[in-house]
Amino acid sequence: MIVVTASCNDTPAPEPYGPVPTDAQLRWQKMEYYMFVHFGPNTFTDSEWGSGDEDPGVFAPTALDCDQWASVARQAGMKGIILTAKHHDGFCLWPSMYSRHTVARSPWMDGEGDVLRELADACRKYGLKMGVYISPWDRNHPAYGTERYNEVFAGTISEVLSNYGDIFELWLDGADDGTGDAPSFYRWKYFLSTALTLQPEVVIFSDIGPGCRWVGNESGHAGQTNWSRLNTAGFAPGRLAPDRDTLSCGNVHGSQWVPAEADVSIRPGWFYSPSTDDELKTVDELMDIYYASVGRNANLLLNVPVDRTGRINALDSARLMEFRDAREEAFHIDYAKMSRAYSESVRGNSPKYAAANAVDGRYSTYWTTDDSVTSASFTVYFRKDREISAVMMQEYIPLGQRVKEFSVECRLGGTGEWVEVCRGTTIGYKRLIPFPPVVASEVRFNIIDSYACPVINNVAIY
Ligand code: FUL
Repeated sequence: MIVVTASCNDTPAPEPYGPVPTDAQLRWQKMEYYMFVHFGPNTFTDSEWGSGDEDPGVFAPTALDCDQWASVARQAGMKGIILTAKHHDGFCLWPSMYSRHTVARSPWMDGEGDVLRELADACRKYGLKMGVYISPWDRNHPAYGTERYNEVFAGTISEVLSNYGDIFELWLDGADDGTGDAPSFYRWKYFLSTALTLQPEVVIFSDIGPGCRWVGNESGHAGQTNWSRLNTAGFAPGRLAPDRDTLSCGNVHGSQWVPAEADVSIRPGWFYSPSTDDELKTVDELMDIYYASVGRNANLLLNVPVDRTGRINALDSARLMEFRDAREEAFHIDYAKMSRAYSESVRGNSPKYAAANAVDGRYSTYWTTDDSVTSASFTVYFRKDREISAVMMQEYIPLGQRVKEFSVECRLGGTGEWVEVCRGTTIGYKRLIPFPPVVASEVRFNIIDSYACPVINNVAIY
């Protein structure tokens, strides 16, 4: 007798769970890793927070070369560059008409230069996306702290979003020195609407989004548990932001989709200083950061400060390439990709949702289960025993973030015994977990608990 199991190719996909990313947020999330460049008068005065009283004449790079920045970023495997176009000292790296404190008053290119223009051209040439950091806190502008400053700041937003092509991210820093009540004058809604009217696709960073959120620290670590949801009502960037733990972990039942971005510098400071030439983060430290950011559902914004010549220092670029090589070494062979995968729990028993989809390397095919199932497993079978030491998992976030606990077990080659190699809480867009090497014949991914049926579009086994 032939047993025919129920199989139906038109089983409907799961409904989204909770808030979901916009198309722009999804494109942003897929960038994963990009460069932050801190550059400005502070580079030349050896400071982190300029007072705004600096003579614009200090800005005098001798060989400024945005093509070199872009070429380094590209070779390092980064997908874009975000430049500090205006830091807290107020100095604009483009000839803004809203300020007298700009490159137009510097000796660089006899005051005729525009760093944003050069960066936009270089990014286009090297296939990178460009982002812009502008600080609302402005220690130079005479109108700062008055209602009129809102027009000034909105004006600078319009300039950077009108004249340099597509900007993938607008980085609105929430910092100030904690004195005075100037930040209470900020009209955030007006800033956001100004930006989104000009470029509806721009992902706006601030402590609380709306596009992406600060991860709550400057060490490049997202929470072990990291939801891309956040409750933003009643909060504002800066002093009125949620506490740092909340920013690191998100809100499990948050009502907005505001994924985390981890910003960290390759050096102890954000700006270049010759005194930190021997204090670059090691490759091991950068790998730890990578696992704790990209590996925990956050994007990694790694700062590489440009030096006084106007180029990325050779020390920094060499370290970036070593870091790239270490990632390639760790992740170049994915044993899941060449393997068979099977689950007993498949939505509607349909091949459309089979476990094989989780090892096909494609973004939009996934393994999922019936709606009533919130705990299920699938197993990846190797053709021969493999030594492995890390796994990667992805939830298909266009349907929301669902999983609240998972584990991964390996069946050891030789004894056939099952051992748990890792266990965690959230997955989200991407989860990467290293563990001490084991030789395995099978790997079982267990979704222990989930807010709705799990939807896993990819795993990798390294
Ligand atoms: C902070 C600033 O105060 C630092 O100078 C740096 O720009 C960092 C990325 O953000 O809020």
